[in-house]
Amino acid sequence: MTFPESDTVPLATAAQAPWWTRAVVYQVYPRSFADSDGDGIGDLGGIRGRLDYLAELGVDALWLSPVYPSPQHDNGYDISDYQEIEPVFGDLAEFDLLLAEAHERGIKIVMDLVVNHTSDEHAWFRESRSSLTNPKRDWYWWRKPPADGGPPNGWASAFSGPAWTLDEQTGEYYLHLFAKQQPDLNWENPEVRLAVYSMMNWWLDRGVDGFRMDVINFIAKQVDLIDGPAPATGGGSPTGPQIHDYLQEMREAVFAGRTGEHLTVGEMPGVATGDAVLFTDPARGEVDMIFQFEHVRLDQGANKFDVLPRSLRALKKNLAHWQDGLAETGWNSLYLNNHDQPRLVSRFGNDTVWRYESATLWALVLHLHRGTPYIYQGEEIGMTNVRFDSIDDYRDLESLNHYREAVDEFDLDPGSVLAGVQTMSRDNARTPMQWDASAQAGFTTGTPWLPVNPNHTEINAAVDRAAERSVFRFYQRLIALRHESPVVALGEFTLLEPEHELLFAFTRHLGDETLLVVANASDSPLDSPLPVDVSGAELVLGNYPALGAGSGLGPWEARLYRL
Ligand code: ISL
Repeated sequence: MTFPESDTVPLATAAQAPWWTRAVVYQVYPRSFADSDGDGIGDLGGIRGRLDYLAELGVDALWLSPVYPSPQHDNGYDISDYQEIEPVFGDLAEFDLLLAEAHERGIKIVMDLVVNHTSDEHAWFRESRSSLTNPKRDWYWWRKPPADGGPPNGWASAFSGPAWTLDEQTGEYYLHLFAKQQPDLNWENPEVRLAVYSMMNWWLDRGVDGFRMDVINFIAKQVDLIDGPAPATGGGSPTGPQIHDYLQEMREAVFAGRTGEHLTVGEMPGVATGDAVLFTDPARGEVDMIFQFEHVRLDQGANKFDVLPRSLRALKKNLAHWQDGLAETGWNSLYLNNHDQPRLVSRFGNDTVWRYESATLWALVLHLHRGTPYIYQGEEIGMTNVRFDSIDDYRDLESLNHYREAVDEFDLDPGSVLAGVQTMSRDNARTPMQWDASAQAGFTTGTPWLPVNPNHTEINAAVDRAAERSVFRFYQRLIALRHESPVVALGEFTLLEPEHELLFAFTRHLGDETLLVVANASDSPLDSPLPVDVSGAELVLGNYPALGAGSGLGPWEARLYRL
């Protein structure tokens, strides 16, 4: 989006702003959302059965984590067929039904596009690995062992161990930035790119509304680091400069000439604001917005399980840095939760005594930033982290590989490694959706693939929606606000009191309207006066039943004023 230099975007411009500036997206993790056939794994029928719930919440689009056939080493992020539905989840007819019934309710469906890598069971990789001369050999990254026989370079897989695996059959290594069952596609090969674009077109022709693109900046490799003289070390792969060409080519091959409302959001670990502007500048035609990682890495040390103390100051400054960085050109996505992150109320709030207040505080703060907010299933009812007592209860390969490596290879204390897993494991987000207080939280009539959080007897959608203080209804109001109010969607963002350790305060400004958010992100009352005089201002939304007598804020109290 390119806005005029002043903060006063005329209403005509607001009306012309893309639909996703006013939209809220809800992420469904299909395995854990709702199970319609009792096999303990969520499915498309389960999602269809909950569309009224989602319509009532008011979201504009669903992002479905992968529903394609997959050996499920990484819960579907290892795809073995891009143009089918995983039988455990349903079939294409069931998918079409879900799409139609979502569209009837005005809800769009955005697919997960995982094309940095395929499953090692994808037909493309089976062919590629079958011989040195197979026509698909060059669809993946194969390299001869160097003289010492070791891997071609020192890159580590994001899921522990080296990023290269030696394939016995042909005696060469293949690259996998993630698990060894997730070989990286070679995007240098134009045949690969055409095959991906054709698959994307097939889904769009079927009626889907866009794509969330998994680690999309990783598709472009720095080839000189693979083949160069100095063996590179460290994790991952810095993005190659070809990324912009690839994304522009994709836009041209897939979206150009299509009418209708689509959404593209690229997941891009490691990207800074300057690059983000290039990726999301509408004039360049790459993606509509990106998921960046800076704010969710602030509490991580050497690796994600090495948990650092959290600092509100660092978090709000980082979010403000992104607000400023993309204020003139480009667009932010807003998230604190997804299927890879611990639950926000446990991570940034207080998930016991102040659960309602801190869940709604973060909701208000996030949804009042400028950008498109994403809600992860269960966030809208204040679901919390789970805490399994044994590593054997965890299912996520990232957690399991990390534990094994840390304990077996690095000889670290199992208790402290487990503590890191309990705090940061992706399984915190993946326990089944808590619909009600019944035996398996209303998620399944069978045995769930991952245990339900024992706190489902108190924390669930049925209880929350009937409660006086309902997290769900708070989200409902935030979503409605964004739909109704151009200042929420488009207004200029200004952070107040950046150095304050407890107070999160900012304004949004558009035309003659100014909104003020004040939030006390702490367990103690904050007695200092608010940073802006609010006498005569309208209180639009707050998470306390009545305003306290004093000028300050109660623990985890958050308010939205129209000045
Ligand atoms: O930093 C990372 C790797 O260097 C990780 O944060 C990684 O980028 C991130 O976890 C990427 O996540 C996505 O791709 C993974 C999948 O397991 C995740 O669920 C998905 O969101 C591989 O497809």
